[in-house]
Amino acid sequence: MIDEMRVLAVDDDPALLRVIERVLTNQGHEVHCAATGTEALNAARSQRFEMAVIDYEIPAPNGIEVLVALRQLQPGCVTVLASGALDVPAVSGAINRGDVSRVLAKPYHAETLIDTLRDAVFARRRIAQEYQVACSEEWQVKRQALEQCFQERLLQLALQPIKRARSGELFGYEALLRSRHPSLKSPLEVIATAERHSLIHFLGGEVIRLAAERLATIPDHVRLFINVHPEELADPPSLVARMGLLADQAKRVCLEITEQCQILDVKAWDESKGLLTDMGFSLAVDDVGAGYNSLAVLAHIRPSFLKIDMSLIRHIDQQPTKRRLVELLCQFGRASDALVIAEGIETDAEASVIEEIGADLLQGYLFGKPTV
Ligand code: G
Ligand code: MN
Repeated sequence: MIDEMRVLAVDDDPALLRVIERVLTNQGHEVHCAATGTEALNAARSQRFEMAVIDYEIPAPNGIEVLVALRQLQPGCVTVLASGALDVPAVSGAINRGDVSRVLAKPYHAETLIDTLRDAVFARRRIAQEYQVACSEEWQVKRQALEQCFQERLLQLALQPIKRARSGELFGYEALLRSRHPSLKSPLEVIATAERHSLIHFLGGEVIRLAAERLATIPDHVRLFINVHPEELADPPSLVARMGLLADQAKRVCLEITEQCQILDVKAWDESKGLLTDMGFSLAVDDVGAGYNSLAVLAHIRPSFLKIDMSLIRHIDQQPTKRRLVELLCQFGRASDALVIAEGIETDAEASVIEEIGADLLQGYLFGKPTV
């Protein structure tokens, strides 16, 4: 016995439609009857159905066309296609595309209809459960990999130079996360795994530890830019505790906060910002121009550095709109005493337009790739 469900029954034979309705209603289901494909799809646009029994030979749109549209509208709906004279190419096409869960040959007994529907629902549930188990196993494997990264020190920081415009003098490096774990290589995956398992603070601590090591190897006048995860800002005491390791180097350290996030807890962010700047750290807003949060983060943080996202830099020499946007951001930088960093510069043509516009600092493959 399956739970009570909402069923869409479609058949142009009114007598058969009544039989289906009665059989399924007796099973405790709520049945919506439709005599044509158009009626069926109108119903599917306004109500949710868990199951559908659809006759193939109905006036256009035929049963298969209804199935295809229904799958778009309600991908979770289990579908049974009933037919007397099966058009094999059409039906096998529907099966192969996954548009239909079961095919039922007409005429059929009431029992067969009930069994077929139950079978289809159970099969769908089993697949969903297996999928869930597979996903959680995958996440567990990734969690173990991340823990191994911490234990065996498999995470590293790659440094990418940030140069002064015009003079080309080295101003600083951005520290970018890299992993040497064979099955958790991508830094984005490392971060996603840490997010998923509430290990962002732990990852943040590891980055700070690595940053302290790298700071000791670069000249005193050179700064280090470190990316901070938005979640870290939401927990000021633990962030400040971690940053203690860099406190004596604070003047050399700039923390990058991505613009691609929402400020979820304004009070906590303000507190983090205040404590970090009191300790002597400077702040940068990263990815400006790419975030869905537009300029709100920028206005709120009032950073010492504004990093223009590389999507605005790419082909800036050929796209006047990008040029105007970057000009605006540079004006904003000057008006708010922030230095502007143009990120992701790859070509001489991009670099010369950016120099002309007057960005203060330049970063990108043209000047150096991140290296460990
Ligand atoms: O979000 P954030 O700006 O911190 O990301 C920097 C990323 O951009 C790094 O993964 C780095 O490897 C990459 N990157 C740095 N310079 C360039 C560049 O000139 N071109 C491209 N395509 N990517 C770059
Ligand atoms: Mn960054």
